[in-house]
Amino acid sequence: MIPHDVQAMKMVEPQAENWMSRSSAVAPSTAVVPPEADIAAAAALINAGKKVTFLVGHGVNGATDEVLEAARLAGAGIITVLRGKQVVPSDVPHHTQQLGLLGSLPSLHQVEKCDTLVLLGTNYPYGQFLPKTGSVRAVQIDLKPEQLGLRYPTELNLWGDVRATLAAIIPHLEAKTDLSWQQKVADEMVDWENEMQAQAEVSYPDGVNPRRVVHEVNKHLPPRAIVTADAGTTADWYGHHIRLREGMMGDLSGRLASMMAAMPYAVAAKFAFPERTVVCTIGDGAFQMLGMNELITVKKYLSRWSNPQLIVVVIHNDDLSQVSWEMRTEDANPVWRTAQDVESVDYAGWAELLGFTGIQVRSDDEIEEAVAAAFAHRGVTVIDAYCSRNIPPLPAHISAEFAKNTGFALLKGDPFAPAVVRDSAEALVTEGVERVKNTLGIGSDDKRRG
Ligand SMILES: Cc1ncc(C[n+]2csc(CCOP(=O)(O)OP(=O)(O)O)c2C)c(N)n1
Repeated sequence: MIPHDVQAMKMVEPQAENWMSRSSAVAPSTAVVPPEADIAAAAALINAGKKVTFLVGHGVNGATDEVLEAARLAGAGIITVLRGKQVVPSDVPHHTQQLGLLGSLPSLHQVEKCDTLVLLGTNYPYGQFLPKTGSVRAVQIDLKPEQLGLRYPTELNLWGDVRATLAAIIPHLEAKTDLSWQQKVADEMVDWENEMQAQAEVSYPDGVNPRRVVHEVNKHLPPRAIVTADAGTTADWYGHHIRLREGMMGDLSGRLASMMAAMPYAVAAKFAFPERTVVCTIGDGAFQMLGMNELITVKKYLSRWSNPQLIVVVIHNDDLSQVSWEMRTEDANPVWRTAQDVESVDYAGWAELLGFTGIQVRSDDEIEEAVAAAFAHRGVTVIDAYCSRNIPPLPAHISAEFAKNTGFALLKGDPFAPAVVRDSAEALVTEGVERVKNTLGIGSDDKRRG
């Protein structure tokens, strides 16, 4: 505590003899390039690969051109990790979006089948989704030396600015003539996009399909839009359904996956880029924690922004759904409603109370019109989508462990067991309902009660 009278005293500027550090306010040069021998070795490693995959992270921001050129020469497929999503435009055909639980099947297949992995500006921590040790040759480039070789036993570690280092490597890369690997990756991505579209079109009996809401939002994103997501299921839908085109930006809380980032990030984006449209996708749990109150901040500062368009999409499922699913799939525990239920609030009404536009979406048929209205409105809109809590944020490939745990959770009396079995089967309709019934559907109601 600082006493009141001390607060009012005039401060004497500390001097160097008071051990005052006189630091520079100038950012360091980032044109850090590794020695020529390392550049040549990295190029040789990439040249030797027949099936090269680039794993692109947040540290590659600003180096889009270099990544695309290097991938063109190497005939590489590109995976972006969540915070690297904006680095590679979504219309690059061999960009398979994210990896892991909220990633795509083509990304998973790349990791399983590539022979060379190039880690660029990433500290991707989920080792179970990286190639098996020794199955590929790997090189990493990063400006943060502490990240080099941390997640994968790389053969070469280049400490350098990714942009400058790739620019130095590119002249050493031989243009591959056999582009069958890159083409295969691109072909698989076409199938995956159809799968995402199909999953967005599934209708569920107990509420709006959140995938369809986010899928529809994606269709309307104007040039240079900025999209944020929170740490709940919106992170899954962001990975699966948001496609950031050139010039767009997106972000969420990365490695720690802390809730409550979506709204502050969106507000920060409006301050930093007031002329751009910003879209915040957020679960009702996070919206109650730091979202409804952030809208008061928005009301206070809205007049400062040249373009007042801010769209908040609330996935209103009365559930801390991401964790409900983690309880089922990772811990084999049924959902404990005391911990997981979120009190239902009229979020559209709350928006109206603040003078904004609030739109309720209570059925899939209303999604298109609501989203179009939000993007047509030059102001703040809250879309309050009453979603089903039983839509599984399914990983691209259901692991045996996932299926077994979910089965056990349902056997232990999950309160939503019948709906979960039914909706999981619906979600995977394109992959074959039988497979889902075999893995998740654990037979009759009697058995479940037993
Ligand atoms: C600060 C914080 N608390 C708790 C968690 C654990 N957690 C991750 S997602 C989640 C539920 C999010 O619920 P909601 O915002 O309603 O989104 P939904 O998953 O239902 O879409 C929780 C509790 C976290 N990541 N960060």
